[in-house]
Amino acid sequence: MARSAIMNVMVQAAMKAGRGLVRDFGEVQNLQVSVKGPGDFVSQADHRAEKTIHYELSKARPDYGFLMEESGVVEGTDAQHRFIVDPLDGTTNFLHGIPHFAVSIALESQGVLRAAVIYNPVADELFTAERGDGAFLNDRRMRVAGRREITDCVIGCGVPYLGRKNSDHGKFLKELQKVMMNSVGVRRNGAAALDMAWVAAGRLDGYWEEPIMPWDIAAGILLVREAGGFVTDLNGGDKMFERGEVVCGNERIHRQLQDTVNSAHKSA
Ligand code: LIP
Repeated sequence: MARSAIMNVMVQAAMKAGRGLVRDFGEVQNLQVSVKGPGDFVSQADHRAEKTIHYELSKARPDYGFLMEESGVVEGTDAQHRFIVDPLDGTTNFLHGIPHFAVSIALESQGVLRAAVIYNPVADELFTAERGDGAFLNDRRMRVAGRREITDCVIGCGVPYLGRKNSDHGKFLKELQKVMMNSVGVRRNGAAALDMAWVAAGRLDGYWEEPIMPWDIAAGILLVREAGGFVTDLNGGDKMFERGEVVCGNERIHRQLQDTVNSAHKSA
């Protein structure tokens, strides 16, 4: 499949980091039995993956900036372009030996998402998209699911947990109750990037989460949109990064999911 030069660089960086994570994941599974657990080892794996990605991308685009989960903001001399990177999305899954995690890389130019790569190294599934060129899974075009009513849908979500900053557990439980009562299933898979990649691939009909970080969702936003889906913040706007929230699906399901989640906070 013909890809742009920068997409090829992003794909190679994601796959190189993914190969390292799979190797480290094998060790993590062995460490589950240790009382201390593999926390330090996983943190090192996370940082190794980010270092690999940063090296590969900055070799090809030395002037671009970065926003990365582990290293934060790395300013570039070219203020118009930045990579948004989550080197290991699904960290808790990885830590507990659950084989569901991914590398996520997005390219943003002048504030617009231009290219996206999400790579699941366990399943060897490569999700890619470039603005205006469609979305692909292992080089085969993918589209969001076509269901028209949320009552026929399986919906993904994030679930706040002990110690998660800015989480309102009570707020989420009200939202979950509404979605549970209006869908055929809710799934919490633990990796936002893969949740959005699965919406783009038609495996999940919709997904919402808050709070959520830009690096968790940047690549997924472009994938869903290029697969024919809609992605907004919970107000229906484009401030997912600023507000730390996301809701997505096909045009009808996105709207129905947004309304269902927001209905949880309307007085009876
Ligand atoms: C995770 C997300 C997940 C969210 C977790 C965490 P990480 O990203 O993928 O959806 O619920 O709180 O943010 O930390 O594994 O890169």
